[in-house]
Amino acid sequence: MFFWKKDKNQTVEPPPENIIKIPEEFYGAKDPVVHYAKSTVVIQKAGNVAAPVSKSPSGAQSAPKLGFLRNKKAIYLLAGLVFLLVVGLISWYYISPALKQAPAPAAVVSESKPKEEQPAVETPPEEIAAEAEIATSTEEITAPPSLVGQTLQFPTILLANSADIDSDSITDLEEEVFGTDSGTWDTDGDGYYDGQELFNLYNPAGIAPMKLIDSGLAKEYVNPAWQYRVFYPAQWQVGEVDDEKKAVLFSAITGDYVEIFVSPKNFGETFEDWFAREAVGQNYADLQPFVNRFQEGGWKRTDDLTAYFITDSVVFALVYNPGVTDSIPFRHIMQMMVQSFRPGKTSVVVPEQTVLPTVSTSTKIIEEPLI
Ligand SMILES: [Ca+2]
Ligand SMILES: [Ca+2]
Repeated sequence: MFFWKKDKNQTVEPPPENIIKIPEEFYGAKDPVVHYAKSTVVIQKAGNVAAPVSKSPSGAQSAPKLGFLRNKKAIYLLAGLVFLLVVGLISWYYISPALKQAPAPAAVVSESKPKEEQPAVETPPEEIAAEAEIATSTEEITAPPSLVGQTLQFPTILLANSADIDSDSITDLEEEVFGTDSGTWDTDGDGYYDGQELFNLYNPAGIAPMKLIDSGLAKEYVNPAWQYRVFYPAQWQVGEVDDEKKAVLFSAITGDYVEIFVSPKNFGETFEDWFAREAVGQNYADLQPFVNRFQEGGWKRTDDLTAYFITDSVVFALVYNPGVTDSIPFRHIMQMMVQSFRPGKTSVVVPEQTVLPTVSTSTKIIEEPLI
């Protein structure tokens, strides 16, 4: 409105209809060049203004952009590029880990060349285990032999004696072994009853010879490998089980036998520790110390069916094994053997016979009643 002031003296033609009027504040009054110095649009004087469409420089620049965006093909192209980019990123997201893992299988495959080596690396634990088993078995072979694992078997404790008609602490079957009278308490009438003489290693069947070993009723066995000595009934059979003479059996015709087993003992190992390791199933509390007729100390079970003599390196175990019956026909012979055992000494001098106050307690407890 202001631009087109009518001068009475001068006729001004109105601007063409296609020319937009620009507000004065953008127009810069009389000096639009100064006002729009930064504009890319060259604004001419009002009278010659021809173009300006944009209201600001930015507006003037946004027009081409909008024009670009209005181009559907361009939009589709851009969307396609974005889509491809997204698909590519997603694909990379999933493929990249696979590519990272790929080297591992590749490495396995590549290592599969030493495939035979790979099992060799994986199998060592098994081989080690196998070697350990072999070592164990070797140790088992080289370890001290187990009493239970071999021929030694422990009898049930507190089994009753077989019949002893005259209650002289020699059963009827033992009387037969030594030729004594099963109905006479003191067969030779020397004041010592039959069981007492046998226990003291004296001859129960006669006054002379006095000593059991001299009577011919008992023999002395000397182990050629371990040098221990022991009396045994002359009627019994002696059998050395192994070449090393570690196990020797003294057998009666009834099937009963006494086994003497030599078991290695570790240096410094106590008998109790050895007992816990070797005498499996046996109760240490059932043992009691004793000293035999040759002053050899040892440990024996309260029922006299097992006895042990201990040295620094070995334990000599004497174990009674019942025959077909559960009763014990030869307990007093077992006692005689224990009383005569010497781990290595050569002395054969039997101490003087002394009168025992009563029959041994353990025997008395399980003695058959007099019939
Ligand atoms: Ca008797
Ligand atoms: Ca007598």
